[in-house]
Amino acid sequence: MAAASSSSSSSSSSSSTALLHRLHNTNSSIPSSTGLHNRSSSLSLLSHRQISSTSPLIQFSPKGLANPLLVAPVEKKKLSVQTEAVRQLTGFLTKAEGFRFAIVVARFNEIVTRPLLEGALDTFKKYSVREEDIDVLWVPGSFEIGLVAQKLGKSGKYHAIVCIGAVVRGDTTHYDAVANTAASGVLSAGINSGVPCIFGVLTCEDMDQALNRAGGKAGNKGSEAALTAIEMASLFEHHLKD
Ligand code: INI
Repeated sequence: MAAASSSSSSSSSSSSTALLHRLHNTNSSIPSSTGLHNRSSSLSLLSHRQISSTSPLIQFSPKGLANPLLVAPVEKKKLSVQTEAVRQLTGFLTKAEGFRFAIVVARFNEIVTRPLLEGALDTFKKYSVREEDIDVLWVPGSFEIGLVAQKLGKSGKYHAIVCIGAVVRGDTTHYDAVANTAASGVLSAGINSGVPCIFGVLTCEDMDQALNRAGGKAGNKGSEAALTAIEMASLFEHHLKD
């Protein structure tokens, strides 16, 4: 579930965030702590929207919120495949109070990573994560993120780790090495620690592209990474506890 990459669409993230908040509000009666999962007797793949008003099932796509299950008009047609007994489990994007997060942020290209960090902190605040439940760790560059994320994950102190960096091709000949190491490092950190490690590392062609994704016209990928962290923390807390 990569939160940011060079292949990210440039769909407006600010409007995405607004949409998220609207969806959040519409579902505000949904208990954030129940961990209930809906088992609809006539659930079809296209009936998510219909059941979402009465169940805690909220579908979320961190990439520009392009999830058609939420944004498309209600689809009346049923798929020919019936899935009556299939449980569909997801994390909740409701208040995240009580969750603890770490953010690992690279100092390299700080002009980009600082606004990404601010986007993440702002989103955590909007979702009621307490400041004392967030630790921010600065590392020299994106290359170093994975190791630190893994250590934090294994500490057992956090529900999810947000990893923030900016690798800009224009700046380096070893772009691919740094970008690939950052991606595989974050992936390994999550797999090895069992704690969701969210990939908020931008991999961009040039600085303009990077700044656009750090609060510019392509939104703020740090904010999206924080949302992904909340959803994953919730999914693990409610459905994937050992
Ligand atoms: N680190 C980045 O986070 N982004 C970059 O674009 C970058 N460039 O261009 O080289 C970068 N390099 C530093 C790297 O992450 C390590 O800190 C360094 O190689 C020491 O291990």
